[in-house]
Amino acid sequence: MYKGHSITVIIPCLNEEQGIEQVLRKMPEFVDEVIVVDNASVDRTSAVAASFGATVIREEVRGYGRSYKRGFAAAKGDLIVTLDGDHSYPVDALSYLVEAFLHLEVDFLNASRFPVRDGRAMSFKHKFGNLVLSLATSLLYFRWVRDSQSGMWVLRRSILDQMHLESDGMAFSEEIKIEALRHPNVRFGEISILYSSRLGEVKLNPWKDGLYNLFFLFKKRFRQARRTAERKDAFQAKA
Ligand SMILES: Nc1nc2c(ncn2[C@@H]2O[C@H](COP(=O)(O)OP(=O)(O)O)[C@@H](O)[C@H]2O)c(=O)[nH]1
Ligand SMILES: [Mg+2]
Repeated sequence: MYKGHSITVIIPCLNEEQGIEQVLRKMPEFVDEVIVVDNASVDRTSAVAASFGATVIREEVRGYGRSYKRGFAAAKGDLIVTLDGDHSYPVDALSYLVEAFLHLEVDFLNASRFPVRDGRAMSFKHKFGNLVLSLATSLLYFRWVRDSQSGMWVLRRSILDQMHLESDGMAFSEEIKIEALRHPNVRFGEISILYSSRLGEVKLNPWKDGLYNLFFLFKKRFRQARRTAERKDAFQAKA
């Protein structure tokens, strides 16, 4: 419980036995519920998570977005905080993030990894790819987003009902931000956090996921435009 708000932390994991241990070891006391969504890991991820008292959900079908949807469906807290299981996002900054979320009076707070202060945390290729994806998001949705690919967010659980989340893969990260910043009743904010190098192996395929995420931004943008136009037509036909 943090200042009267119950807190659920959701962590998607694919073979993160090393990282998840460090993340859970540092989990602040005020967190009410930790949900680890394990996508058929072949290492000790589930066992390690359970040993720290986390609720472990086993999802047999792979997918970053898919595991978040399972986690959201099970979450009970007023506020949801997300992060990777690889110990690259600052779990010790949770109170800073929740405090900023409350102070800024937003419904969705994105934790930007930029500027990256730790030289080893992100390669030049990754920085460049992230910049392209964030610029594309900002231009397509007319709103400045510094880090459209960040995996750390704080959100009010109640806004999930108003979101249309389709991606089951890595594009889920940008999709949830787009849904948040487009929605007239959802206040979107962004602040910087310290990002560090991950433990264990990277699951992201930079070329495949990067290019697909770029394609997904356009697909979602133009599908939305069409949907709005169709709705307008239907409304006019009725009137
Ligand atoms: N449950 C689940 N988690 C995944 C999957 N793919 C990646 N992850 C987790 O999602 C987080 C982000 O993946 P990561 O490789 O760190 O990507 P990056 O941070 O963008 O480089 C990590 O905690 C991964 O273990 C998946 O298919 N299922
Ligand atoms: Mg990561």
